[in-house]
Amino acid sequence: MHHFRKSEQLFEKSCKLIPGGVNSPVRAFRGVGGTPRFMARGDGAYLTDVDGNRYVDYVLSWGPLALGHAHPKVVEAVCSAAREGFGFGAPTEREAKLAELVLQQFPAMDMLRFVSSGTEAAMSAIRLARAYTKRQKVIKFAGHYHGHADMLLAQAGSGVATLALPDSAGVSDAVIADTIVLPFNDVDAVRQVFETHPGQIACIITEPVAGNMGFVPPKDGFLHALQSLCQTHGALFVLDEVMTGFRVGRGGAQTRWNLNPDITVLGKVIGGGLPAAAYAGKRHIMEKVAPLGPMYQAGTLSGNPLAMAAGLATLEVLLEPGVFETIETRTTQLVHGLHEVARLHKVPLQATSLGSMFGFYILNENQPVTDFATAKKYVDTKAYAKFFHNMLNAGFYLAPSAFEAGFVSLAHSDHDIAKTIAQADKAFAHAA
Ligand code: HOZ
Repeated sequence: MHHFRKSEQLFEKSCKLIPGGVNSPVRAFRGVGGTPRFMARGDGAYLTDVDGNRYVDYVLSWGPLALGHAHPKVVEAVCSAAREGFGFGAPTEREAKLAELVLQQFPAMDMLRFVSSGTEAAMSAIRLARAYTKRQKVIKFAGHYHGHADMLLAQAGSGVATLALPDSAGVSDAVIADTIVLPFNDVDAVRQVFETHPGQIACIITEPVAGNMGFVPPKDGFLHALQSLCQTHGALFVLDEVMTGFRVGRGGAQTRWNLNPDITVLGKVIGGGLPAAAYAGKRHIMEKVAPLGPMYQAGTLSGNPLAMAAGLATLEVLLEPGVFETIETRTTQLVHGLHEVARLHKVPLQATSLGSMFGFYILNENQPVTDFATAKKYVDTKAYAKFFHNMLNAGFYLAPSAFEAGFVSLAHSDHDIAKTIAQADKAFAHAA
């Protein structure tokens, strides 16, 4: 069992200064209980906390660190950018380079605008869809999380789901009056809304693979059906690939499944661990963005040179031949191993991976989770909490919530994966 006295002391201090002691709710361990570990540093696949405990990290800063912590090329790129200045409030060459590299991987997108967070990117994507279509209503799916902009905080996943909040206080009824929330993977529900609101739907926004209510892949044909409903009804198809971009496939879920969205929301990996995100779209849509068009959006830190440098260095390594495949193979091995050991101990487990992103549910009934309602009904959050702490105490850092996805990086070795599975074996044996 690890000691974590320093974490406890820091948590006590932080709780007096910062709500819940954390700067993002899901970090507070409310979904699993106990004291959040305060981290001191990360190297490769490992995190070290302030008490000196080491963990194989499957959170990876919630996704961005596709190469692992402090990859030497990324560190060098950031340091060298820092030596040239932290930001200029003026365009730089790195922004164009990163934009070019990202757009090459997302051939359905023609232009992008950098912002600093996924929240900003999703919020701007919705504003753009409304500006372009001159319509107001937005369809989103229950359990999906698109950041914390007011109109998207309706039946949201991630921390909102972890804390079992119905919605967020402080979001006015007026602001979400135009947000229509539907069950994921239910095409008929979407079709019906288009029929009952003719000419009113600006866009559908969806995570292609839901990663904020655990990990829920789309049913076969679901995303293509959404795309064609949008085309038929003159609405825009917005894919939120903040989590799936450079994870589910090099060019996100859209290239993996040959989708053709109108707008894409990106974040996480494109900033290599520093704050960068983007919204991308077809040229005729992006030309609505100021200064070319009437849709206003801006940001002092947008395209920040350090974030651009981190993103560029990360993608340059990730896009080298064979790198993505290596991470994908290790992720598949992990999920395969989890399945095996769960089966051995008769623990009902739903585990899936796509690319370098994965998720697993310990179920209370052997029923498939396909949307938010089934996630809430069938996921055994108590069993997850127990499993989580067993793994944590043995040196494996998983998301402190049953409703979050996990990630593997290039730094995770076969040995890291094998020892994770071996520990899961013990944890499941303990649970059985
Ligand atoms: N989308 C991330 C979790 N699913 C954000 C992490 C956070 O909320 O802190």
